[in-house]
Amino acid sequence: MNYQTELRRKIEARQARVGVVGLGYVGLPLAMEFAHAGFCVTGIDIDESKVETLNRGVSYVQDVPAAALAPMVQSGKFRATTDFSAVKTLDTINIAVPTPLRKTKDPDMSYIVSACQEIAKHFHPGLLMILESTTYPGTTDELMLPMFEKPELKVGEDFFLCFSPERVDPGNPKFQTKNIPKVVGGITAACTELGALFYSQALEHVVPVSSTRVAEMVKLLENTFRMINIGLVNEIALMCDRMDINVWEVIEAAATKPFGFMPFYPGPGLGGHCIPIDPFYLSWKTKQSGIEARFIELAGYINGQMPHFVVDKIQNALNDHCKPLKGSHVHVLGVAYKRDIDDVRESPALDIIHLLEKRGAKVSYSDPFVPRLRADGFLPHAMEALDAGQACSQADCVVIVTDHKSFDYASIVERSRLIVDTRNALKGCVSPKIVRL
Ligand code: SAJ
Repeated sequence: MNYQTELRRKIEARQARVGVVGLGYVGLPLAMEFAHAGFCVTGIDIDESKVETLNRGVSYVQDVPAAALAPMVQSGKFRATTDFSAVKTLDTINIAVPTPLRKTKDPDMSYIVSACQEIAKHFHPGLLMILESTTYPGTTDELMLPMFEKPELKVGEDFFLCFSPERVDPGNPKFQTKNIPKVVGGITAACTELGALFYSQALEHVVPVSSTRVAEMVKLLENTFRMINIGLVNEIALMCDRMDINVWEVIEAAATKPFGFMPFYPGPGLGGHCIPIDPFYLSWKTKQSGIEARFIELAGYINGQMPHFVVDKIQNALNDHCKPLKGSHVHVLGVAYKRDIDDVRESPALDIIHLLEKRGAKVSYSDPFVPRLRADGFLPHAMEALDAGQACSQADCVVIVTDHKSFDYASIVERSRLIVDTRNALKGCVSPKIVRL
């Protein structure tokens, strides 16, 4: 049997039975694109409640409306299961499981390993497997390949293995899974060819590269680029603060340069599950090759210092109003890691709340997207969101940490005694009670 020919035929006829392991903000939109393209798709997830919810045609992923999911479930084009034995019936498998960092900043590969162990139990010749989870260069060929290759199962002939970085930006109104260019690299040329052919059936633009390592490195370059430039602009903000220069005005003017410059903005720190995490996959791996990723370490340090810098700003602003931070009421506006979303993972707001309470301040918060904050290792007690208007008029100091568009900034300025603005949300508003980053 020539598995490459057979798989190519099935993919082109859209008869290949597609599997997606990991039905989160990456896996579910991908599953929908292939179901929409006419493939029969099986979603596999270890979370029973997610599987049950999806099979009812109900979506928990903001980029996949129920109106897109339900018809696929009803028509049988998509079904979800927790049972990995479905792999026996599949021709292709995309793996989109979490790749968090441990507290020691070492990559946690446990999700990828356990998914591959389950797949390996039902593995059969003719399968095309594609890892999408962000990871260090070498994961696919060093960690995954040995779990599947056997004397009688040769990669590039009996099965095919690729890496394709996920580039999903949840909630992005312009760029969604279908129209974000899709990079894909295989262990062999045959793997790359089939991976590219596969994605081209459902996505608008496919970018084949020569290997899985190139594809793994592409994603890390993209997000390390972002993290380091945010670190740079945060350091520029610290310099401008010391030299009493308005950094926001500097960036706005620099951004008029029509080439060779890309604006980034200072802020209270670096949040999210991509930018603060991905670069440390790279620095962990390069350390093993004897190369120090000094830019990543330095940017990580500077970004990590921003919450402390913000709390110092609040303390100094209160001091200028003859109020000690200790015992003062500080109200935090916005706790999500960036504007207009509800995700608080790695949010600098959590660091700021923690530091303020450590220095004896009484802290409250408002966030229209985050009704409550759970107690966790970081926040010793749960917190309920307060009404912004009322809280601002009662607080000794208000700090804008996440500049959600839905905040009524005019009312905030009117009601607050003192405001520390870490996002230039009050741009153009001149008042002695506003202190800017
Ligand atoms: N941030 C700054 N200054 C900036 C930009 C961001 O302080 O100039 C902060 C944000 O407030 C946030 C953190 O950095 O706390 C990360 O922000 P982000 O805009 O990079 O958003 P993310 O983490 O959602 O990044 C995702 C990434 N997408 C993928 O990895 C597939 C990233 O590559 C995208 O560029 C980014 O979305 C995006 O552009 O929205």
